[in-house]
Amino acid sequence: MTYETILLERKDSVGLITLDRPKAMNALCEALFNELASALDELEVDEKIGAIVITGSEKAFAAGADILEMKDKNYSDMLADNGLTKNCDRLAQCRKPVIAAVAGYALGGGCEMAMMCDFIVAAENAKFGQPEITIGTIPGIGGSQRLTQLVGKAKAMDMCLTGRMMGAEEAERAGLVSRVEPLGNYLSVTLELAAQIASYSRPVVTMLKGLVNAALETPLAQGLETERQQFKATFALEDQKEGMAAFSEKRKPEFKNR
Ligand code: DAK
Repeated sequence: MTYETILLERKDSVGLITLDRPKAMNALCEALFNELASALDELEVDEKIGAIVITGSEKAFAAGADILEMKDKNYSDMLADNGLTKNCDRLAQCRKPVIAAVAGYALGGGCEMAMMCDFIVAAENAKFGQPEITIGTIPGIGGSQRLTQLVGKAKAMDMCLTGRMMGAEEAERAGLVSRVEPLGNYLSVTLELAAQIASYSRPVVTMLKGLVNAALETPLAQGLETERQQFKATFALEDQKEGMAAFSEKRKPEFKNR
């Protein structure tokens, strides 16, 4: 399939999606949300792909939803319109691991989209923010919720209520991003991390991604019990046998994803 607002590449076992609306700072128009959803559909069913990276340009990951596309809509338009809504959180539903590689602006829906990923690698020039309040609205796809889970109430309130941006170093200190890399390296480092994840047993990766995400939504005792059961369940996999045999034989494991 060909896309107009994103680029889709396959780099061995890693799918790379690049948001590509340079004239609008990668603003998230309806077409982009839909194309992103289609690209994720493609990568999810592609057996060669074990992990996905989503990135933008060095200037902007994405400066939010497309304000020009939204500005004249009224309340009833918003209620009736499923166009923007239907694919707006497709990223959060992705079954394969997704890493956001963020340089430049990740604002509004851009920050929200990065937070839908499993983790974020930031370039030194990355700037995160929920500036919706400065244009008379509020976050609509997770900014008030995921940001609060990730950085806590104090910083989330500060960012959402003032609309200020948070630089990469502060974002790493606050727990919004997992690593900060120089601008020249951030994408290659993220692709290497994705390739490493893709080299592991796919069913084990799927279980683990689900468990870590569930930790944000389940009470601790329930999460611990589920983890215990799933740990035991890995012993039903050939890949567990292979992984532990390879360790004892001092060789690299060859996972078969079953
Ligand atoms: N939308 C449309 N165009 C944008 C844009 C945006 N969000 N951000 C930038 N652009 C365009 C500018 O209009 C400009 O276009 P031209 O004038 O050249 O044609 C071009 O990109 C370059 O921008 P600037 O000239 O402004 O560049 P600067 O370097 O001076 O500033 C900036 C960069 C990123 C700080 C600034 O552009 C900016 O503040 N942008 C807006 C940031 C913002 O407010 N974002 C939040 C938008 S609201 C939902 C789904 C999604 C959402 C909510 C609900 N549902 C499905 C329920 C999300 C909402 C939002 O994200």
